[in-house]
Amino acid sequence: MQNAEIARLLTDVADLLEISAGNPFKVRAYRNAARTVADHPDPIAELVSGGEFDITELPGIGGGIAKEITALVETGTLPQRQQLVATLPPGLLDLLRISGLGPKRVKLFHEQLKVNSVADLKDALEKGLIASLPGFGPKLLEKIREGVADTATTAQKRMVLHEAEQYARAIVEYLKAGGGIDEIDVAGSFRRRKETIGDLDIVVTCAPAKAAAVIQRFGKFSEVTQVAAQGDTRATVRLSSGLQVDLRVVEPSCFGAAMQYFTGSQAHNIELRKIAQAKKLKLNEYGVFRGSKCIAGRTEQDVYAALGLDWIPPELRENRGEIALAKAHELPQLVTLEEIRGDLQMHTDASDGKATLAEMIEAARKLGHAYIAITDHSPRTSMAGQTPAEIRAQWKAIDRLNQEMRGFRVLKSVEMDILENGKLDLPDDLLAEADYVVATIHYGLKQSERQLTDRLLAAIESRWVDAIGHPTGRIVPERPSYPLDFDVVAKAAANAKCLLEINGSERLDLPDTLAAAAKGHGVRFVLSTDAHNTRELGFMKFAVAVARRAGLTGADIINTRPLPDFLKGLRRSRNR
Ligand code: DGT
Ligand code: CA
Ligand code: CA
Ligand code: ZN
Repeated sequence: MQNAEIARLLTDVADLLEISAGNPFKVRAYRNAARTVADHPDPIAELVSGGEFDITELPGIGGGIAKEITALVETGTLPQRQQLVATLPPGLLDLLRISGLGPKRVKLFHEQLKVNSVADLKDALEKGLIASLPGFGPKLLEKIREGVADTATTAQKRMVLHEAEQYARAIVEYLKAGGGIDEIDVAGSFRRRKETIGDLDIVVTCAPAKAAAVIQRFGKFSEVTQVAAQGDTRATVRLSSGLQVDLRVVEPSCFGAAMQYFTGSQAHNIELRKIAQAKKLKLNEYGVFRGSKCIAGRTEQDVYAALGLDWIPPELRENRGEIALAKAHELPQLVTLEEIRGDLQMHTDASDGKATLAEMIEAARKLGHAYIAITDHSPRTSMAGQTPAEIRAQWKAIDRLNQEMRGFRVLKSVEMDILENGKLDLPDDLLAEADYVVATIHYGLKQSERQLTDRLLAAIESRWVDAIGHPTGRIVPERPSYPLDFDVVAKAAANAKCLLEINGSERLDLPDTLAAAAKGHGVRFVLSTDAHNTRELGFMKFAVAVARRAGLTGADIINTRPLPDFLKGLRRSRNR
């Protein structure tokens, strides 16, 4: 069981307690525990079952909740949650999953209108009962209606890649542990590294005699709530998180063909099938066939080669021109995680991060980075920002630490707000002392396209701004980009040699398509995690995934360079 799942169940308890007017301290305790678990770098379930680790040592986890988590790891259910679900209407949990609704609103519906299920809510919306509650204006009502419609059409939301990653890893490890499997891999949008995943598609090869046992075991994974379909070579299950998982078992001779077919995308596969037809070949999940003779299928390379194509990295398989490049042997050499030498955006407890400067440094060194930038917030970020004096004090501390380290450098930096009026949040003399400055927008997101574009252009004009961070402001999946004339911004950034960031947190910003467009304008990029704790330093792989989907190579990305070349590549190096 992965941390995200434990955190989700703890949050359910907090929400249900809040709705049933439980002790507010207990509500807060469960929320804090959920956050601690979600942010923890190692799998809590393994620590608990290993027996050597006392989870009450973690911040926010007392004896009572520790017992609950231990019971959850041992039995698969959280006793407190079971108890609440048994005493409250079961439909409340469905209501909490509707986007736009949290515990406060669900509690209000429950108490004032006896709305206890999605069906009740629909009814209340139709009768105008929700509109009669204070604070529920037309915009909010529309949002709730959309949320209700979503639950009806899909019965599940698309899951962010970050979260799907944890489920994929857990299921693959579980299936491997059962034995009898030759090869196993995850296909579908997950393998293409799309930002959200509709469902997981797992492909397994094994001896035909073992297929039934593998499929049986799959249906018994601890988080399975429903086995939706089960046959001789495939099964579909639904997990308690709502995620659907498809499993296909194929013979080893077809593994490449099955991986190719189930990786998609559908648009990519349709184009491949046309190429096969033009060559009088047939392409399906079992292989490439001439008449009834299989001429390729063991590996994906074989399948693509039989069609006269170079092997195409999964991230590019969206039918956006990759097939023509593969035919001409002109596919780009996509950047890899191993090429990344530094992480250029992260926060410490000096602003809104959870870990200390020393902890972030230690964790980044363990990951193999050669340099990092500490980018705590500027004053505008209320609560979290540092004053110029505090920033200078932090930089002094960084100078001292750098003197004690060999082969690793902490860059003095700041994540500086671009204010609502387009001015920068810090004076030039301070910015000039930094090693690296990333400028971002956090406020005034409702301004016009013109205003927001002008704000970014103003920051790009400053010779002390090395990069624009999370340039569109989107957060996957719920917050779209603010309005922006992106072409204008990309062209200006390319001209000024200002970098654009690809942020690997759940922002995934720039998005892949915009990064590809920016490359077309000659922009260079910086990849970062925007980590707010040590675990999130692992998000670099998601930034790399976006970069690969955008077709970027190592040469497009400045933090693939060794430190001296990285520094020389910053626009500020030309001022000195
Ligand atoms: P998702 O799950 O919505 O994030 O997206 P995918 O791409 O994982 O789609 P999914 O799970 O429906 O199917 C996995 C792959 O299987 C898909 O990318 C291509 C292949 N596939 C599924 N159905 C069809 C089909 O009807 N025709 C073709 N050519 N390929 C299909
Ligand atoms: Ca899928
Ligand atoms: Ca599927
Ligand atoms: Zn930020």
